[in-house]
Amino acid sequence: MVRLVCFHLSAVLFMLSGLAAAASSDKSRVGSVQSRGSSSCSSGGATGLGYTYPGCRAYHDESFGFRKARDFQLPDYTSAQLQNRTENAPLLRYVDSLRLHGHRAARIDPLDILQREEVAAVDPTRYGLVDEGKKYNINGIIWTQPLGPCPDYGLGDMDNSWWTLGDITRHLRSIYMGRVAYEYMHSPSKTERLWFSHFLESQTTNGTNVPKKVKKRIHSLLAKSETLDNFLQVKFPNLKRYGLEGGESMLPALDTLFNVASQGGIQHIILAMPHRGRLNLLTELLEFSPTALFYKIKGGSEIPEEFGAEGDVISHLVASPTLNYDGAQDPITISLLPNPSHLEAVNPVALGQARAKQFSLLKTSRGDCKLGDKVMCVQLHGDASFTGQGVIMESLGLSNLPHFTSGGSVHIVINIGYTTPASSARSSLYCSDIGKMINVPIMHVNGDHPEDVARAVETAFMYRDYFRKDIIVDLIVYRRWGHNELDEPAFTQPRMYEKIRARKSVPQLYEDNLIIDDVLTQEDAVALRSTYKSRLEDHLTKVASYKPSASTFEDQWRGLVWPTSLEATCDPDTGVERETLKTIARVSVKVPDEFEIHPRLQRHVKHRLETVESEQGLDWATAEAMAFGSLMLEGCDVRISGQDVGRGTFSHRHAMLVDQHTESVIVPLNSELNSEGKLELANSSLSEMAVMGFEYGASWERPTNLLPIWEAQFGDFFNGAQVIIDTFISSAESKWLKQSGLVLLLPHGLDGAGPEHSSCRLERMLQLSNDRYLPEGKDRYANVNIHVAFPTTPSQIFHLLRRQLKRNFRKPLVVAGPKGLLRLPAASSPLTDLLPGTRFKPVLSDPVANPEVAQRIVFLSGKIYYDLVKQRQSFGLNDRVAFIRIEELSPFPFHELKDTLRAYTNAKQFVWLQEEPRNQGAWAHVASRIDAVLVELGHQSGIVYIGRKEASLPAPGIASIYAEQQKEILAAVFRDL
Ligand SMILES: Cc1ncc(C[n+]2csc(CCOP(=O)(O)OP(=O)(O)O)c2C)c(N)n1
Repeated sequence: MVRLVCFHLSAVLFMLSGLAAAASSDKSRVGSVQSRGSSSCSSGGATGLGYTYPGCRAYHDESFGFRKARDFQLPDYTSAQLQNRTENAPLLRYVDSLRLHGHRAARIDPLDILQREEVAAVDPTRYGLVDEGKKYNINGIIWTQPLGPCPDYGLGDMDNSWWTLGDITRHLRSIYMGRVAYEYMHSPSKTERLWFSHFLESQTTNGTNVPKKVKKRIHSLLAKSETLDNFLQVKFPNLKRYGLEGGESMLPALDTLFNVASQGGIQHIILAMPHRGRLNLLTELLEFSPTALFYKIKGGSEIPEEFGAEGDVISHLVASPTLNYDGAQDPITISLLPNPSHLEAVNPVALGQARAKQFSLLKTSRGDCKLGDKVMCVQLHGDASFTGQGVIMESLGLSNLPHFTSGGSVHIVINIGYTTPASSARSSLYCSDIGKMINVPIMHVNGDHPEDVARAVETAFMYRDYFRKDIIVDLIVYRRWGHNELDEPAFTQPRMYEKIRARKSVPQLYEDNLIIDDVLTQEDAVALRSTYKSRLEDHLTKVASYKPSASTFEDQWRGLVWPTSLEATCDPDTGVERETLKTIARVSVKVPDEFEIHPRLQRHVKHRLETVESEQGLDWATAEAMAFGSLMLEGCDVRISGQDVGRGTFSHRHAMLVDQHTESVIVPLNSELNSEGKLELANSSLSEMAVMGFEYGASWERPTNLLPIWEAQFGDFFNGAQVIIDTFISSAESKWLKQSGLVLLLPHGLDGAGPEHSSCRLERMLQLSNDRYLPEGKDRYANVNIHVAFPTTPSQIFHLLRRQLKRNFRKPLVVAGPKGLLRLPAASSPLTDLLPGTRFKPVLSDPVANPEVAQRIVFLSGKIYYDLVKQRQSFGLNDRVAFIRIEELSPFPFHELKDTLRAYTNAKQFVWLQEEPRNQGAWAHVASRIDAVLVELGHQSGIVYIGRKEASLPAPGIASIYAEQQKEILAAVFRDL
């Protein structure tokens, strides 16, 4: 832990802008706000967003993991204020217009080439206000008193409330039309609008007179950033480094944010950012060693050789330093997440990790960690990607949901422009307008003025601290070079670049001003840059002796190992004691006497109780509940998220029951099991990418005590999250040494439901697998990047789920889940298959066929097995044909299959059967693998395909075609026997 010599930027800026009182009183007010909130938000109808909709239902809020932002209301206007607002209606309209439209006339563009409008709405004469010297009563119209404590928060009647029109105009213009512009009037919450007006209008000096120490800190960050960029440019002229030239204010912005957050009690920041300025941030604020950076630039690996990983590019490097800011009670750890090149894909991952971290703290801090405390998510964006990428909309959509919120993210858009001009890149005025979708307040700030930037960021934190909701800072800067340093921007923006090239850099301009103002001497400035440059030179010379290291199994990863290590426990016993399982099953449907479940669910309850007592015929949902409950008893939480996961897409799970009169909800496994771990049923928004990314982020944060599951409504819809699967789930281990135990439950199977309710595109999952033949059985698990299973019995899913947490390493698991098997009696399991000593079986031999007689061996996966068994029986062919189920396709069970096949001593024909079209399903994956096994066993014949022919659709939309095809492939299995 390195102690940084930092300043209370917040305290200092506040003090000098007349906000010292506001800052300190805010702390006391936070406490009072919470107590008010907690008493007022328990009533029905509150959404948890700070406002109340008539008729809004409050159900489900007692379920585990449901977290709401505190709900508080600022007081209404006093009667004197209401009267004054009526009497001075033209003034009120004028003031509100400045608040609403001031941003359009503000000085927020460093290049001053945005077409700033003549905004008629901010002209007082439009409201009949013509006499500059005339005094007006501003009580209840403008808020000039500092924010105060509860109960009136400084919003009561003012003592001295007469201002001239000229003073009013000057004051409000300096706030709303300066170098920071605000958009908050779109908020439907009166409290939020009032808070903003109050917070801003009670500032007296508007950020001027920042103390020398702070100015020097800002200058140092800017000057070092420029020095680093110049250094890299000279030493590595062909490097695409996505430098920060033109956008250097990003560094004081983040420094301020880390500082104020730390003063505000935040101990962890989960930071997601793209390429722009990443190297500058890493080396200047995040303690990333320049030696390591230069080593990487020169072609070295950031990962020690023994891991056998493939690594990533320089613009995705990471760091997690713990920083000390003077005056803060605790240090603050900044975790910069690795990210793929797919812009913005990392954001939901960061959200998930932030929430999971806060949840861990909540569990260990005995209830004193309220929503938004201690952990904050910070998301940096590029302007083009912020507007263009759909995942932003999806992630913003999650930000206030009770099972997804972590108490608000601070977003900073590094609005550096792009080769495509804004007029072609977005349909909105600002790149930040997407935030208005969920009424996020937005600040635009001129990046040429780092002190204003720091102030804006501080305001953002204050808002987030109050409301525990998202806020956006649009940091308007420019890029000195093109998209990267090898690019020529004047190809397409010659006039803009003429202007940019004539300008001094942001650090230089700031430095010149400090020298003029006697804050800094020319000599100091030169010395700072040259000292930093020599430091960089020193680091460059150290590259020759540098060796990368990895700290992979620290903190929450303690106890886990690398999958290829000799200590890896690949196949643990995942069985559970009989009585424990029975107790879990019984309580999983237990509700209090007065709680009335839907009459149709009585059957579900009865069936579960009967099967568990008879120890026969356990269905899918029962086995799943047993897996969940047993893990919970072992101290792990289980979180299952997706659309309607509480009851399950196929109305099979019913892990959450709703009283038919009160609509109150009960999760029996939570209320009745008395376990340390809990089940979070996170019914999600209708998003795939953001929700899957979110759960993936949670898997990073809580690898040992959380089973994270994302369930698709139908497997088909995972493809909206393909980016998360490609760039995180299947590849993070090799790129970043990041393991994950995330489970994807993807209902799969052709049953006549049409092209888009049939397939989880098994072929794509299998194509992502790096599975290969390995001589040692153990390595089968260790070397593969992703598990893909297609289980056909409830006991198999039970073991698969438990195995995720019982192993001492983590692997993502994709389960092609059943639909028709959920209640099929033939597909049930006896309790004995779940008892100690049992485990997941990657291959299921035929329980009926006689292995010494069967000539035709049909390999298959999934639910078609049960149709085949029925047919075989009806044809009287039980002896002649055997069905071997491959329940786990990746890693392919070479050795288990070989062992199974050895028993079939008379086998001569080998068939792979699948329902999916030939160009889909598992065929391409299994064909050569099964052949390899057959060759090893000395069989002459190879594998033959039976299934649908090649098709563009995963399944036909016309039911009769589906049925005909199904009949045909089933018949083909028994032909010529
Ligand atoms: C999803 C995605 N599409 C396209 C790209 C290629 N690409 C890399 S950087 C970039 C420009 C991004 O612009 P912006 O978000 O404004 O960030 P800037 O580079 O300007 O800082 C593009 C299109 C990408 N990395 N990811």
